[in-house]
Amino acid sequence: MSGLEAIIFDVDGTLADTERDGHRVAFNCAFNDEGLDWNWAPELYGKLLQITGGKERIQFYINNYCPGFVPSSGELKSFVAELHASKTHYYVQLLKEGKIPLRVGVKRLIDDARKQGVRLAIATTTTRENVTALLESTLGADSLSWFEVIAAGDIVPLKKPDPAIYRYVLEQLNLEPHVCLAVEDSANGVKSSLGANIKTVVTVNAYTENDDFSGASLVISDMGEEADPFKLLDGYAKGARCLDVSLLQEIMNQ
Ligand code: XBP
Ligand code: MG
Repeated sequence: MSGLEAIIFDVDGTLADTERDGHRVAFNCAFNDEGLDWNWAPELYGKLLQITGGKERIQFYINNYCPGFVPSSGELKSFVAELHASKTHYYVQLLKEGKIPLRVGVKRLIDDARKQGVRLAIATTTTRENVTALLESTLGADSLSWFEVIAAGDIVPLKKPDPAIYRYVLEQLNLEPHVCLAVEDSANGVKSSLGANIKTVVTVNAYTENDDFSGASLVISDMGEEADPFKLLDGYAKGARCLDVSLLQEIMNQ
């Protein structure tokens, strides 16, 4: 039997529904500023989400949808990096305007973990800047200090589904995988956390509900609240109505 010592959260799609009305909108603003006629509609964006990382996603789009594209200035790699920096600027603005709330039950679970002395960490593909803006705009300026490790973006050479980001978090926490639990929302995220041998709970969203979550311990609609329980999609939730430390502890012991 292992005690739960840390919860490692993914960010995009897990803490908040950031993709369709956040990242996607910001990409399109950056494209527009650059005079590009690219427009990532919600459905196309769903396909592009298979590629994790904003810079990697832009590069994939150019390779597959814009053959022969030549940037207006400089090399392609630096052009993509600048375009992505502009996208980050727009995305942070959206967060600062309070446009993206946390998903159901996220604050409750974080509060529960803090009360019970469970350590918190983040493993995400997005940039540190974006994580900071999301946490500050939803949980307040202090909340950054609640997370012992915030592993983000290019801190590791390979993004999810590679397990590098989760391995990095384990190293920083100085914990073995069997005392940690990951919360993810996508197949790429689950491959990454399971690749680091961390048991994983999935809260799905509209972009990921049909993903393959093989190996996940529990798949639910969202973290739920007592008054607004989650829907159980796969696994055994012991009759729980919401994802809390006690349910995570049960999962650790399965
Ligand atoms: C999130 C992503 C990110 C965001 C964009 O994946 O794929 O690329 O869409 O972020 P995960 P950046 O939730 O698995 O971490 O543009 O900042 O890269
Ligand atoms: Mg995610």
